[in-house]
Amino acid sequence: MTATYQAHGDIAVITLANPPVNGLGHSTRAGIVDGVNRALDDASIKAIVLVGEGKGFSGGADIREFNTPKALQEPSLHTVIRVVESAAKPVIAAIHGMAMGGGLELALGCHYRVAVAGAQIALPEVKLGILPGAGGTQRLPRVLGLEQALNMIVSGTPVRSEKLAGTKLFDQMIDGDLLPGALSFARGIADRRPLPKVRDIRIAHANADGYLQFARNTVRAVAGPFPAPLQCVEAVAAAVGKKFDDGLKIERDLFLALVQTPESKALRHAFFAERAASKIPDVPADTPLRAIRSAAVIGAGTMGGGIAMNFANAGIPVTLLEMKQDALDKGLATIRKNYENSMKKGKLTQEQLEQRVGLITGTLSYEAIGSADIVIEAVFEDMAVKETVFRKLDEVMKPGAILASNTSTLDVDQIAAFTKRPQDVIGTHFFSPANVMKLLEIVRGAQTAKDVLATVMDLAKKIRKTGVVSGVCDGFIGNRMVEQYIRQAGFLLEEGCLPAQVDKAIEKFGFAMGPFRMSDLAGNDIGWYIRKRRYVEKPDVTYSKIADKLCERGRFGQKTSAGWYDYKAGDRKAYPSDEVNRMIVEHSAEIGVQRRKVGDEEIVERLVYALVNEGAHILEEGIALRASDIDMVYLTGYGFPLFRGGPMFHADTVGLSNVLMAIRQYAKGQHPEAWKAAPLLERLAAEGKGFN
Ligand code: T1G
Repeated sequence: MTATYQAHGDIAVITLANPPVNGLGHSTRAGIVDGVNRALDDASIKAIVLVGEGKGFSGGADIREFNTPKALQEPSLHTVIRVVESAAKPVIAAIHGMAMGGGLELALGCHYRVAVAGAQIALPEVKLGILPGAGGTQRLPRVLGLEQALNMIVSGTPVRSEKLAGTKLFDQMIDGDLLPGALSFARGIADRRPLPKVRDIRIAHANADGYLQFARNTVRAVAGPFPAPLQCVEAVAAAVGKKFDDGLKIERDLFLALVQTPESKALRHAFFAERAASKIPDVPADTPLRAIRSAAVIGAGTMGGGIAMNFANAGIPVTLLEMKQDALDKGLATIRKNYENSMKKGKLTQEQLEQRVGLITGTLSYEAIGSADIVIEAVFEDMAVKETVFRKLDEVMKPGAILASNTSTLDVDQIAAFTKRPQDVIGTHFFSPANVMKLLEIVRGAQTAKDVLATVMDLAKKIRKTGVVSGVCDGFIGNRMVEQYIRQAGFLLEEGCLPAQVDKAIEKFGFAMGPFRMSDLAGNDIGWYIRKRRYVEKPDVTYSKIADKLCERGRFGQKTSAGWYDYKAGDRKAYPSDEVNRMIVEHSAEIGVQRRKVGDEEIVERLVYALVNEGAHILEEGIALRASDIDMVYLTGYGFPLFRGGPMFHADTVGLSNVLMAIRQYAKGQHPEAWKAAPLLERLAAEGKGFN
């Protein structure tokens, strides 16, 4: 049983003991019911305390059980709460750490609730694409009032327990140790009757209907493709307008409908994918880490400055090294400006700004960074430049320092070979803007030591990044896949599309920005530089030449006020360009391709399946550890729509045999060479399996 029972004199204590978060899986639910029945049958017991072992009270229902028979196996959470609420002796929830989701709903079914400060109180179900399904939408408004409860349910945001002291949620805040305090509280109310039930509390609000209509309009405006937020409002509306049990039934129906939606399955996949990404099969979770008390960054450009900010934001002092004073001054000024912008948006106080800026020191001398625990190189993407830097770092950095490269495509093993300490070398590929984008590709070299890998994965969490391990290959995970996506985008232009049509189609699918708007933002010359290298290194890889023609005209994108689109001064809107569209049509004629009408479905399939197919190759080669890692890369670094769960999860949802059929169809088109189906995809499709 993952719930234990112990009598403390005349008080029974039932302890939820299901690490790591006391998820209310079936065995825990059964343990609670057994414990309550045992206490009710024992005449010497006058009250019952529920308490959580370890991190906190409970993190909620066990999400892993969803869409499996176990989730509804009796005693269901509803049954547990009914047993607790109808008990003839008082049941007290004693809360620390966290009471979230079903954990909070269980506590709301108790007659009393006590808590220590600092506990996270939340109904975060909406973040999983569902809603509180065990009475939370009916009971929370009864203890916190309509408005505060609705805000918590629709946002899923935790509130610290002390902020809710004095509401009907908590009968007492416990100073000092929780259990002794809870036992003393229990003895104080043991004989008090009738037993208070949250379901009996009336929800008072001066203009509930008006407020709920306002809530509907507000939520509808921001919910995007997710159905759950609006259903949260409807469930809470039922709490206001209906009898308790009728409201409970409405909540249940809404929950059961939402838990089946593809959006919820995608969000639950992303929840576990983010946590799985930090697990490295051959690196034990208890691998001793190297201490990271200070950092250094080489290069004060856009990337270097952003990387330095990540350390300052995490309270880690960082030295920023440049070659020239003016470049250093420019870099430091840009950092200060970024913080000032955040302050203007209310995300930072003046004091925090000064504190963070104070953690960043500029220098022109390599000798000044020798004592740093980690150094990250963010210089020009050229192997000769990297060689100079890493040979110097090898000379000046203290033994045991981690030497990291922010390279986005170059061979980390080759970089490691420039040093006498390849075991300390690793890739840390940040995404621009580095202080904003969550993704951090952690590139594991052939000789990267396990403790270096474990340390950098832990550092990713500290600087609030989603770390994903990648093996060494050209483009690692994200850029290697995006290259196939961009190749298809170019071919689509040759065959009949224009940039705006391609962008609109993939943005309708859910991408934050289509390939051409994205390229204009990042700079078309970046791709141009990489393609020129590719034409030499990989002559068999074909590309549309349209992008080269664009760059030959100096149309590098927003930075030149002209790219795939035209731009006006001070206006970031992308305006279709007659000149570019004419150039595209002429190019098709030049290469003898008869332009045709290409439908949105083909556009989306060719762009997305190009990602999926390359992802399958990456999985096969062991560059990515698991398919959900590839999903995390695309969800956190490339604007893939969250409600679709990532490219590999999306392919599973479509069905790999359908994906393979489409790929085989496109292999009959203009560029069969770009559609070699990955053997892993073929095998899984044949076996009726998915990637995840
Ligand atoms: N179910 C299953 N596993 C869970 C879990 C859960 N609810 N919560 C966490 N885990 C796993 C997680 O995958 C990881 O596993 C480990 O626990 C540590 O998690 C009817 C139906 C509670 C704030 O949405 O927000 O109740 O990687 O790294 O940083 O209305 O976990 O070690 O194998 O996040 O200390 C509603 C989700 C469920 C809360 C702790 N509850 N969890 O954070 O640890 S739906 C939630 C969290 C529900 C009812 C409905 C956080 C946390 P592994 P962690 P943490």
